Amino acid sequence: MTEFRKTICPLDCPDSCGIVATVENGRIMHLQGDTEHPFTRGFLCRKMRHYTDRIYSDNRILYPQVRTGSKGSGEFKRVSWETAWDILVARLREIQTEHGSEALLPYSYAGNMGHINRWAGEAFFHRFGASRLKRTICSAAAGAAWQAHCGEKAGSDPETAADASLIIAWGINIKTTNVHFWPIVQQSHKRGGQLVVIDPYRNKTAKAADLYLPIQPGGDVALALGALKLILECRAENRAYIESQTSGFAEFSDNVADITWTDIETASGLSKDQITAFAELLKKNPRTFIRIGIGMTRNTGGAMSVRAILSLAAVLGLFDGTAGRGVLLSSRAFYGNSESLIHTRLAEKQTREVNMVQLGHALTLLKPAIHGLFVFTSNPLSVAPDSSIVRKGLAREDLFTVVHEQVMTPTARFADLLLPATTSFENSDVYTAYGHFQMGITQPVIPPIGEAISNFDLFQTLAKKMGYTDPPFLQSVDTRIHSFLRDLSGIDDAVDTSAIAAGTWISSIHRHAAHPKNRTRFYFVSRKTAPGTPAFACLMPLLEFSDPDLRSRYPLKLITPPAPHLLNSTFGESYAEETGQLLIHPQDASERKIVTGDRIRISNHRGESVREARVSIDTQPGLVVAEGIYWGNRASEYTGINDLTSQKTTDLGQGSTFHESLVEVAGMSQR
Ligand SMILES: Nc1nc2c(c(=O)[nH]1)N[C@H]1C(S)=C(S)[C@@H](COP(=O)(O)OP(=O)(O)OC[C@H]3O[C@@H](n4cnc5c(=O)[nH]c(N)nc54)[C@H](O)[C@@H]3O)O[C@H]1N2
Ligand SMILES: Nc1nc2c(c(=O)[nH]1)N[C@H]1C(S)=C(S)[C@@H](COP(=O)(O)OP(=O)(O)OC[C@H]3O[C@@H](n4cnc5c(=O)[nH]c(N)nc54)[C@H](O)[C@@H]3O)O[C@H]1N2
Ligand code: SF4
Ligand SMILES: [Mo]
Repeated sequence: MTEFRKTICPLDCPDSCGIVATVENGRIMHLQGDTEHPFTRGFLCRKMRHYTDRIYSDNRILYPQVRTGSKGSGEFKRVSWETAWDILVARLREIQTEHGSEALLPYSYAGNMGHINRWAGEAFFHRFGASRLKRTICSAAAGAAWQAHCGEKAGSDPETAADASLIIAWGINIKTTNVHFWPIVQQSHKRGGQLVVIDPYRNKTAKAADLYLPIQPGGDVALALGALKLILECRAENRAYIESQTSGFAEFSDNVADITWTDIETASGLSKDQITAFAELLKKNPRTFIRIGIGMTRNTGGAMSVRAILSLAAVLGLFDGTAGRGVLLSSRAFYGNSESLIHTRLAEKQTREVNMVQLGHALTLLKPAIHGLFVFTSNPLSVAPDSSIVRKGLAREDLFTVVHEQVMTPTARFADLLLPATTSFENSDVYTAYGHFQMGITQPVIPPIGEAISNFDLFQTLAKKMGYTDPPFLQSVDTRIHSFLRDLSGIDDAVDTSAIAAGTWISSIHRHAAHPKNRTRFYFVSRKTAPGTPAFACLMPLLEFSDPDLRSRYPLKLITPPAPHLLNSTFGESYAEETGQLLIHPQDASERKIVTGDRIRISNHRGESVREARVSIDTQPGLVVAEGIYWGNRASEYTGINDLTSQKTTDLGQGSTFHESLVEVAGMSQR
């Protein structure tokens, strides 16, 4: 019997696609995009089109297992769930008695974006009294920057961009990380619209741009303020918007006037002529839409970059909600993560917070020490920075590590206890999106494979085994979904949330420019920045890139953006034999006698990693680019790109700085 069942892509991607699964006799045969989903419009990217291979892959972890070999060896033996629960409960109790509850650290992120499963552990960890994980690895800097100046505003509806005559992809590789926005760019293009791409390297999107600006990493503040300076000089600012909808403009603009062109050109890496051409485009195109990437914020001045771009947008009045004008960083369409998911009230006290970006530090230096690490929906050994330190931490004999996973990731290999996780096709959930304004719920498309269980079932069962009887632990998944939906801001009051069925798409009320939240003021001078952080956008040096000692030893700047076929480290199992490439400029390559195809060693004071060189003018002199988080294998000496990246955090939000590492590169052997 053939059935068609609707579900939603669980991956951490702004597009949050609607999917139609073809199911025959309980097995998924085919996945395609839902033609009825307003943003998906029937198209799935290559990652999800082939996802059935992952669901039924030999790499799936199908049963609970305990470690038999040394830590990291990946040697395990199968045990029953009953034995697994006994071990888990006994070890957690032991940690609690011997070291106190805060010796347990949860580590999870966004392998599954479903609100229910993503946050399923929170109630349990609050009740247990574990250390709290500060989840900053992705959008913390971007979010803090937005809130500092825009408050509660939602981002602009991406569909608005179809009416724009100028679209700016600012630090976002649309053709790789936001593929469903590309048809909107094409719609604008058909009507004569232009695309500007601002990026340190000529990525796929830059290659399709009308104007590409090869900025220095972190040079966005200088570009935005340089363009702003020119706009103010010829009085092209949007006075009506500034006067009626903003505050702090006088103080901010006086400061911009004082910035010198030498500073602007040095920091941005662009000439005054290039910046003038950009400012001219802004002046000529009132219908401008700025699509800002989160990736751009991954350096120690990352929040400041967003703050400067938002200030430029406000001077142009792009937040006024008129056709073709807008700014989209994150849609902020529905406000999730509420008490109905995380149940903070179960905590007896506020326990200490550990920044997930500094997992290496937490596992090796933090006092009192972490003795239990509970990993789910994340692969920290591949995705967290400074991997050599994380690896050292995971190898500690006095650390008990539980990993709940779908496949045998590099982190899973270090588990003491390995537990099988369902894929999103095997469980229920609620998905909102950060790149558009739709949401929906899902029901299982197929039964769980092997003995896999969902995050929700894992923590509900564990809570009961620990003897916790608080009401949140007694909820069924449907009850949890409905209590969450009841509290979710963004759903129209007329919608009966208890009757939302899988496959129905609900559009957020925040998408409308007239919504009161979107009418809030823009603050050029922020009242929300931390002490010591400038209150308005201004030039600031980056910590690692401007360190003279490090620059003399490691002269190349490294950025590490996503690859089209990987989703962070997810799908790494399919590329286990690959090291990934390193893009290097011909000038830097010839100085080091490197040619395309050479196996090269990338190194710095934190560690080393091996990749294959691709010599190309797609990057700038002095900048190397490593796309994709590969897992590491024998050929790469089991290291990954994050062996090179740092645990330093951003200027606001304590976010990650994956795009700010200094490195040196050397050939290992010629082909
Ligand atoms: N295929 C695929 N899609 C993905 C992901 C994936 O791994 N693979 N990851 C998903 C996730 S979790 C996220 S958060 C998003 C991230 O997606 P994006 O927001 O697009 O972020 P990144 O791809 O990290 O960076 C985007 C671009 O910013 C550039 N960049 C780096 N530093 C700077 C800078 O200082 N200034 C400027 N102007 N540009 C800079 C990079 O070169 C890159 O081309 O994508 C999601 N989508
Ligand atoms: N160098 C560098 N590092 C980066 C980035 C970068 O651009 N450069 N990007 C950063 C960003 S933006 C992010 S968001 C992080 C992402 O970091 P993570 O959220 O850890 O992302 P993934 O690598 O996709 O790993 C998710 C894991 O969760 C598993 N999983 C999926 N669904 C479930 C489930 O329902 N239950 C359980 N138990 N497991 C599940 C998957 O199999 C996968 O192994 O990485 C960061 N790391
Ligand atoms: S990864 Fe993104 S583009 Fe691909 S199917 Fe999922 S939501 Fe859509
Ligand atoms: Mo992310």
